[in-house]
Amino acid sequence: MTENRANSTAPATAPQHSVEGFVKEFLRELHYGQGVTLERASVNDQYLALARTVREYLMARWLETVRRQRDAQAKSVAYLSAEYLLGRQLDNALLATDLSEIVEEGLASLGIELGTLREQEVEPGLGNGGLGRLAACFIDSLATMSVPCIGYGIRYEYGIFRQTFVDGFQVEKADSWLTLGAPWEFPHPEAAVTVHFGGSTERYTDDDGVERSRWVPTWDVRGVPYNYMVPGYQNGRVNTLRLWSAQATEAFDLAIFNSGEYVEAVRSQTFAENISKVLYPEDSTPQGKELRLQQQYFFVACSIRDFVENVLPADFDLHNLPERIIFQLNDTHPVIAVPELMRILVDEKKWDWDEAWAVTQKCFAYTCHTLLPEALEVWPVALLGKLLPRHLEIIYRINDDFLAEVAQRYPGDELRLRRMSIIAEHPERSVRMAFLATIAGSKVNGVAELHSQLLRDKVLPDFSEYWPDKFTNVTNGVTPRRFVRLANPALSDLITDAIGPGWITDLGRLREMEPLADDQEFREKFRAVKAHNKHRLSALLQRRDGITLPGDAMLDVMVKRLHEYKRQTLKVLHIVSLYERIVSGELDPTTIPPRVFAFGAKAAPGYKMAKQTIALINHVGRVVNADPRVKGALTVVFPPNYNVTLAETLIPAADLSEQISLAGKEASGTGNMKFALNGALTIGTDDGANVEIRELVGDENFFLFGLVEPEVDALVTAGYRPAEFYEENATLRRAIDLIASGAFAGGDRTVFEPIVSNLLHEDRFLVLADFQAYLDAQDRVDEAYRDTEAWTRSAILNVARSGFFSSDRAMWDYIDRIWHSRPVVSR
Ligand code: CR6
Repeated sequence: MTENRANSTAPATAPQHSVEGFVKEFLRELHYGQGVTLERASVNDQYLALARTVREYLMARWLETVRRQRDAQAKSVAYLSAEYLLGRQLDNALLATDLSEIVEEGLASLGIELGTLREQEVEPGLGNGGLGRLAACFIDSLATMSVPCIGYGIRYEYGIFRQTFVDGFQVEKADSWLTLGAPWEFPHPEAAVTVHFGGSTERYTDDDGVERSRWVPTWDVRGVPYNYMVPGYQNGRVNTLRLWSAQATEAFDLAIFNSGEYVEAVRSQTFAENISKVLYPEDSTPQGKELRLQQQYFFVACSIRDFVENVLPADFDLHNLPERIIFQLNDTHPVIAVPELMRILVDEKKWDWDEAWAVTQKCFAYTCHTLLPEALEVWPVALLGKLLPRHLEIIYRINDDFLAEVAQRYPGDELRLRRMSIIAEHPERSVRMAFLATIAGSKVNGVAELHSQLLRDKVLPDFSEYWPDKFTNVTNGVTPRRFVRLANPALSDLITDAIGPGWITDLGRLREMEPLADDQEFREKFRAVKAHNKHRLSALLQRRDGITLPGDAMLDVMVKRLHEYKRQTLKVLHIVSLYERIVSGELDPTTIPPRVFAFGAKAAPGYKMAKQTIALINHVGRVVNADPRVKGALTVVFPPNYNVTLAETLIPAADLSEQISLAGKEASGTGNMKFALNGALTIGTDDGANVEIRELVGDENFFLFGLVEPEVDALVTAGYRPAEFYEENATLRRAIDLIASGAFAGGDRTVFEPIVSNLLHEDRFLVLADFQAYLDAQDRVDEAYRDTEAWTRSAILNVARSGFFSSDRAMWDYIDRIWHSRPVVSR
C-alpha cells in the first residue's frame, strides 16, 4: 500500500531524447492513441500523434513542477485574464524541449515532413489582440523564469472569428479551433466546480447570534477545468494554464428530465454551455452584455474556488492568503473577483468584514490597459443586481466604507465623493469596475511610461492623489522565444553566432551586437536574413491567399486591430496621396523606393466605421495594384485573418513598422516591440511604448512625427475643425477628393461617403491634423531607405537596443514593484 503510494507520486519519466526514442513514441501514439497505421494515417492523425508525443516529453516536468510548488509553499501568481491569445503550440513545445531537430529527423525517416504537420495546427485564438497576446507572453516568461504561476481564463469553444473578405468587405466565419482535436488540453471533469447566479439575498442570524447576509441563488452552472502546459524555455519547468468550460449541472437537468421535459432539459443545458461558447470579438471596448458578465463571474468564481480548495493545502489558514497568492487582474474583466473573495470570507467563512477586507486588499493588483474613457467597463446596477445580488451588496459596502474614509480626509468635498464613488449615477446607475479595482488593488499599473502617467493624471486623478504610492508602471514586453527565436530563425542564428545563445533568456544582452552595426560584413548578413524572411513571407502569402509580392521592395507593415484611434485611415491617405500624385504626374514613381504596403486587421463585427475602413483599404488596393502607372512602385496587400501565426512570418520580413496612433490613445502597443526586435524601423507618434522604443533605439533610428499629447489636448479644447486642414492642404484635399469621387468604388460616391464625411466633420482622432507631418516623415523614410548601409545599420541598432522589451523584464518588474513573490529559482 505504502509502496504503491510512493510509486504513484513518482514523476513519470520522459521518452528518450533521441531520434529512435522519438520515433518509437510517435508510432506508439499513432497506433494506440489515434488507432491508425502509418500507411493509413491522415495528416491530422500524424499531427495529433506528434503533439501527444511532444507532450509526453513535458509530462514529467509538469508533474514535478506541481509537486515542487506544493512542497515549497511559495507565493504564486494567479493571472486572471478573460483572454489568452496563445498562437500555435507545437513549435513552442518543440523549442522548450529542444526536440526540433530530433523530431524533424525522426519524422523524415518515416517520410513525413515536420512543416506539413505544423501547418495542420489551428491556433487557439482565445483573445482579441494585444491584451490577450500579452497574457500569453507573460505566462511564457514566468515559466521560463521559474516563477510559480497559474493562468486562469475561459476555454471558449469559439475564439476570435476567422476573417474573410467578400468583395473587399469583412465577413466573419466561426473559429472552430476544436473540431480536429485538441491535443494540448487535459480536461478534468472530476474537478469541476459549481458557480451560482441570480436570485436574491436574505438576512439571517447565525448560531453565534450575529446578523448576516447570505445569497440565495436561483441557477448554477458547472465549470470544468481544462489544463494546458506552459513550458519554460529548456529549464525543466512547466506551469499550468487552467481554462474553464461551462456545463449544465446535473441537479438542474434532472429536475427537468424527471418532469418529462426532455427538450427543455437539453435547452437549459445549451443555456449553461453558452457561457463559454464564444469570445466577444471586441477589442478595447466593453460590451455591457449580460452574457459577458456571466463569463466574467463564471471564470473568476471557478478560479478562486480552485485556488482556495484545490491548490492550497486542505488545512490552510486563509488569513495567510496574501503570502500565497496574488491575483493579477488583467484589465477590469476579472474585477468581480474582488466581491467574490469577500463573499467567500464573510459569508462562507464567517469572518468580520474588516478582517476580510484587509486580506482581500492584499490579494489583488490591477493592470489598466486603456486610456479611452469609453473603454472603461461599467455594469448597470440593475443588471449586476439581477445576476449577482450579493456581490452588488458587497460592492455597495466597499463603496460606503471607502467614501466615508475620503469624506474624513476631505471634509465637505461632496463633488469629490461623487467623482470617486464606485457607483456612477449617470447616464444610468452603474458600477465603475476600474474604480472598484483601484480601491481593492494593492497596486495599479499602466502598461507604458506615458500611459501610466496619463492614467494617474487623467483617468484616475483623484485616486492617484489619494494613494500616490499605489500607482506604478510596468511597460509591456513580448516573449523573445516566440517572437524572435521561433518567428525568425535566420536572425536568431545570426545573433547566436555573434554573441552566443544567452540572449534568448536575457534579452538585454542583444546590446552586445551594437558594435556589429558598423561591421560591413555583418550588415550584409543581416540584409540576407531580411531578404530570406521576405521570400518566406512571399511563399506563405502565395500559398495562403494567392497573393503575389513584388520582388524587391520596401515592406511597410501596419498590423493590429482595426480601430479609429490607431488610424489605419492615415495610412490609407498616405497611399492614396502617393497614387494621386503619381497618376496626376506630380510625382515620378521612379524617384521613390518601391514599396509594398501590407495590412492585417480584424474589425469588431459591430464596428461600422472599422469595417468600412477595411473595405476602403481593399478597394484602394484593387485599384492601385491594377494601375500600370504605379506598377512596381506601389503595391497594397491585405491578407485576411491576421493572427499570431501570420504575425510570426510577417513581422520578421518587415522593413518599416507603422505605429501611428493619435498621441495619448494607445496604452502601449506590443506589435511595435516585435517589429523593432526583428529589425524593422518604426514610423510612429509619441504614443504608448513608442516613446520608450525611440528613447532606447535613438532618434536617428526612428521616424517620429505628429502632435504630442498636450498638443492634442490643446487642439481639441480649442475646438478642432478638420475641414480647415482639408481647405489649407492641397495634397490632402486631392487625396480625400479622390476617395470621395468614388474612384475606388467603381464610381459609386456613396460607398465611402461615411469615411469622408467623418474625416471632414468629426475626425475624433485628428487624422487630418497629423497628415502633413506624416507625409513629411514618410519622405524621410524614403530618403533613409535609399542609403542601404545606413538603413541596415539603423535596423541592427533597433534589434540591439530593444532587449528591454522582453516580457521577462516586464515580469521582473511586476515581481519587484507589485507581486513581491519569490521565484523558486532566484534571479
Ligand atoms: N487593445 C491596449 O490598447 C496594449 C494592450 C496590452 C490594449 C494596447 O495598447 O498594448 O492592451 N488594451 O497592454 C485593451 O485591450 C483594453 C489592447 O490590446
